This record gives sequence, structure tokens and C-alpha cells, in this order.
Amino acid sequence: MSSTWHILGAGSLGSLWACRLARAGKAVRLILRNDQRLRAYRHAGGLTLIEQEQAALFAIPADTPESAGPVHRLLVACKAYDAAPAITRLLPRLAADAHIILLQNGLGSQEEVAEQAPHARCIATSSTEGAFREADWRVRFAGHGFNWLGDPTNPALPDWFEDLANAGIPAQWTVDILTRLWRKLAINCAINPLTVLHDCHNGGLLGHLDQVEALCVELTQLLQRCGQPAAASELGEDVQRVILATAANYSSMYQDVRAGRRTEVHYLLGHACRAAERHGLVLPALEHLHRQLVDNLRARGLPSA
Ligand code: NAD
Ligand code: KPL
Repeated sequence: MSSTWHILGAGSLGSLWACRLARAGKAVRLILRNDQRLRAYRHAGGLTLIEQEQAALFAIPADTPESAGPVHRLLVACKAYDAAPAITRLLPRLAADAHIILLQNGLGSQEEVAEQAPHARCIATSSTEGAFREADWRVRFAGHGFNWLGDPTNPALPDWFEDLANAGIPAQWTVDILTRLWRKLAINCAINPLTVLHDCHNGGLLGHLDQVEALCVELTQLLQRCGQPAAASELGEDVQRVILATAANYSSMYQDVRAGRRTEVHYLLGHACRAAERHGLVLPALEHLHRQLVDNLRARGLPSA
């Protein structure tokens, strides 16, 4: 199996991973959206990573999904709603034994990708690292964090896992990746939509703790019904801890809405509401929040799914 890391999506997280792997001497290739993006990338001469005010340029080779050559190891670093369509385009190049590492937040996109590529091994990631794009091909490493990776269908550690430590990417293999993803989804559901609706930073929710608490009670019920008791444990306390620890920050959904970007609502609150419905669970506060958020996004001309 080729040891090249193909990285689909040279946005914030994709660039952060690509630059660290390239810096460690790993073989890395970017897969960009189309020829126009490829020309623009080549004109820029590579990806620039800014870390502790130091900028470094990495001239990582790049191609497009339609280029030649098999893909054995693929890091999918686009948004959740782009992941499955991106895999469909790449299918002719995906090796039968390919490993696909998914960086998407939320839940649902991992299953969509697995349906598109049933022969590949799909590995999900839950990341608390933070990066943002200052400009095209220029990314700032904004928040140190951690990555948990795991395959819900196969506990065996992949042979490339050591590459991450060698590249300085903090990561741990976990057999409980679904617990991690559900817990993060629940925290995101309790915080992010309310920051959009109340037009506030995370700390602004300290003035709406009754609403946060009501959501946590329902999210706890949902997690338990979905067979995720560990993700449900002391959720309310954890959400309040996150609100305090990130009080000065604006949630990722707030930032997307403010910038007029599509949100990942379908894979966060939308996923939670669909799961509740599937289990015949009536969760009025969560459903009301979803309706309010959908109306808010529509009023701004943004996709609501
Ligand atoms: P981003 O928008 O910065 O980057 C996504 C990139 O994917 C864009 O450059 C886009 O052009 C590209 N893309 C989309 N479709 C493509 C295709 N078919 N082929 C090639 N490229 C394609 O997004 P991001 O902030 O890096 O987020 C990626 C995922 O990681 C999201 O699910 C997000 O929630 C999650 N995440 C991000 C951060 C962060 O700090 N940025 C932290 C934790 C989790
Ligand atoms: O993950 C987050 C986000 O903004 O997406 C936090 C800060 C934890 C709030 O849910």
C-alpha cells in the first residue's frame, strides 16, 4: 500500500494537517476542487502555515480528483456536507483497500461516505484543534488541541498511525470514537445554535442558562436512547464548563453565519433531531431550537440543511 497522504480540501484543517505531515518528511499530495483552483495554488507556490507568528511555506504537490493515480490513504478535510459528493468524484481513483480518514465535525457524513465507498476502511476523527484561513492557501494554527481517531467497525490500529506522532499531530486511537463524536455533537447542539439566536459569544449564554439546561436534559435523554450512556454522563456540567472556558469566543456556527457561510447544522442539531424522531422520542426544546435556527438561517438566505 502506498504511504502517500492524499489530502482532499486545502482549507483550514486540511492545510494544518498537510503542512505538519510535509514538514515531517511524509509524502503528501493535495487534491483540489478543480483545474482553476490548481492553477491558483501553483501560482501561490504552496501552502503557508502560520504558527506562533512564524510563517512557513510548504510546496506540497497537488492535483484534482480527475488526475491519474491511485489513492490508498485519504484525509478528507472538507465540510461535512461536501464529504460524500467529494468521495463520489474520487471513486475511480480509490484503491480497494483504501483508508479514508474523516475530519468532519458532527455525525452523519461518516455514514454517507461509507455508503459511497463500501470497500474502504473509514476512520472518524474528533478534533479540538483550531485553525482558520487568513487568505487562500494561508492558514493560521489558532488553537492547540487534540485528535481522537477510531473506526467504529474495527478496533485495529492502522499501520500509518505513527506518522501522526512523527508529524507532531497530537492524536490517540480510540475504540470509542462514536462516544467522542456524540459528546461533541451534544455540546455543539447546546451551545452553537443559541449563540446564533441570541447573537452572542459563548459567554453570553451565561444569561440563558435555563435554556441551556433544558436542552442538556433532552440531549442526555437522546444520548441514552441512542445507546451512548458515556456521552450522556454529566453533560450539563460539561456544557457549562465549556461555556466558561470559551466565554470570550464565538462558536463555529456563529462565525459561519456571520461570514455568510453555509453551516453544518444538518450534521449537528439536524442529526440530533432526526435521531430523536427515529427513536420515537419527543424532545420539544430541541425541536423548537431546530425550527428557530432553520427560520433564522432562511431569513439570512443561508441553507438550512
Ligand atoms: P474549510 O472550509 O476551511 O476547508 C474545506 C476545504 O475543502 C475548502 O478549501 C474547500 O474548497 C475544500 N473542498 C470542498 N469540497 C471539495 C472537493 N470536492 N474537492 C476538493 N476540495 C474540496 O473547512 P475547515 O474549517 O477546515 O473544516 C473542515 C471540517 O473540520 C469541518 O467538518 C469542521 O467542522 C471540522 N473542524 C474544523 C476545525 C477548524 O478549526 N477549522 C476544528 C475542528 C473541526
Ligand atoms: O466546538 C465548539 C464550536 O464552536 O464549534 C465549541 C466552542 C466547543 C462550542 O460548541
